[in-house]
Amino acid sequence: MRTRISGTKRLSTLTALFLISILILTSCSSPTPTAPPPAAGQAEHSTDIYEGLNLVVPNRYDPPIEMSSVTSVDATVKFLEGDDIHNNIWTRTYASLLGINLRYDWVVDASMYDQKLGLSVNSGDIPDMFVVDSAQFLTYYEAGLLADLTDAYEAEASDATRDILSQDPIAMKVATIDGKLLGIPLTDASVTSASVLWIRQDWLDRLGIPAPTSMADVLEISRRFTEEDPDGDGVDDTIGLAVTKDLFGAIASLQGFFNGYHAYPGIWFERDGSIVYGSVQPEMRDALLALQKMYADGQIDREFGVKDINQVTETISQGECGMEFGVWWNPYHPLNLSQANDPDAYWQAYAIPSIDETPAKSQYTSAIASFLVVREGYEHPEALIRMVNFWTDNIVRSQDDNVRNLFLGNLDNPDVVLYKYTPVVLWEPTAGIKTGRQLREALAKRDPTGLNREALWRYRIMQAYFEQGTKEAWVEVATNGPNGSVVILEDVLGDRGLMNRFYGMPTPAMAEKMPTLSTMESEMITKIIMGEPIDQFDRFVETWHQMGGAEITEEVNQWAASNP
Ligand SMILES: [Ca+2]
Repeated sequence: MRTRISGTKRLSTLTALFLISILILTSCSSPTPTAPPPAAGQAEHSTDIYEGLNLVVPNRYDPPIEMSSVTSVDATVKFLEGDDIHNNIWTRTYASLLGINLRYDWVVDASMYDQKLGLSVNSGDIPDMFVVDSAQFLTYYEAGLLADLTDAYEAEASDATRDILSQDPIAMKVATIDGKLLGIPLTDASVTSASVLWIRQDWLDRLGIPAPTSMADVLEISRRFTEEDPDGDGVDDTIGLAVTKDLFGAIASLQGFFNGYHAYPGIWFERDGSIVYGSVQPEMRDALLALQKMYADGQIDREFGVKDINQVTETISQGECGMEFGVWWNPYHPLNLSQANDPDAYWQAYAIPSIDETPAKSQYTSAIASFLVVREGYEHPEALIRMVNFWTDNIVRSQDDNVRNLFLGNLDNPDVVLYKYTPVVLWEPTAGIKTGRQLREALAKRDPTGLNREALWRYRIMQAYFEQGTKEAWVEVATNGPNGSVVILEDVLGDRGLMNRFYGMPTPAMAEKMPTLSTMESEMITKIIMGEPIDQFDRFVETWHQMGGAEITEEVNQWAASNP
């Protein structure tokens, strides 16, 4: 399986990008709304800070209970003055409002967490509550170390908790083994890994090319962007499509291109009653041939095979390419750099077009990569459910800015991201889609009434674009605006998406053999694009099956049979 960034990490980075963009944009376009001063850290162990806040508080343990845990904090995480990981708004709130004294036995950098947890658990030192990845989840379950949370969840999970966990169709499934709920999955928006097609709209307009409605149109756009001087400088200095040497990822990826040919590299999906691996299906062939021709015609960088994401970002920012398949947030990075160098640059999102009459589906992968678990034998398994409820009821569902400022941080102090101090962080899988819809409605009515503070910020940024001509504000318009990328994600969640059918932990043969097979796969794709004969693909398919692919496929099908 391809390595991917964990959901939480991806979102945190993204949140940071948003905050930065919003700050820059608001400072040059519209007045920043006044925020109350940061309240956290003001009154240690005093409950004054909660006064006047509309909080939903679960039953408080009286007397308070003890809960040991372990956690990771990166060196980049900043704290408010006087706070640290052991004493902050979250530890104080768990103690004061929930009656849970959360104590971290150790704290390490995120890169060390898995190893340190393994050592702890092996030495019999098992925390009361902790975070595990998918592989640890199964290992610790099989070792009998995890508490069954089924009854505690049934008895105590709030409506918001249940709703958030049901928005992702596989969240509860993947946390349930042998009919027992053994952990709370840390949810995020899976659909954000789906590809959209980003095109320099100003180039399309300059050359008088209409919006693409098929992959044939995409190929033609690529040709004209390469041959017809779309930037109008009289120099032959542009290419059609940006691709990195990694071939896949969030930026300048080939995922969406393949999807346009109904090919789904790197994921598993159902075909004729069994689960198959996308990269060895015949649909890959035509897509590879099309890419090979684009490369031969100079529409893809001659050097793409050695260019990493930073070098491709440079190509994009210098205005040297006109299309890339990426994800919905690309205007925040790296497409913003293109506009920064060329004020008229505008990248428009398009749904993945199809090579034929059948609409293309954009592939995506479950975002669930980790779980909150409780030690078997811990006296208060329901305490975890209460902490989850506190998060979902008050943070995810609250529209109260004072609550968000107190527990998440505020935009006046964007370096301090308070949720990084607690492991109990579940994102609402469809939140971005909902916000996008609210924003589009508000824009259509020209009335922001009812938007929460974050949405209101986004609304004002778009207003700055439409009403004051603030061109930097295009990033928000291209994502959450009337024809923005978020609209496309809604369709992907409908019938224009295909989620990776396999979401379990790696099967034995997969763990052992997939890394080699994936390397072979990348080399095959790169070589064919660069001109090697297409029968290399047929040979790859054969070798793939022989070198473990057939065995992995069998294991995946067995897994699927018991995970319908
Ligand atoms: Ca040119």
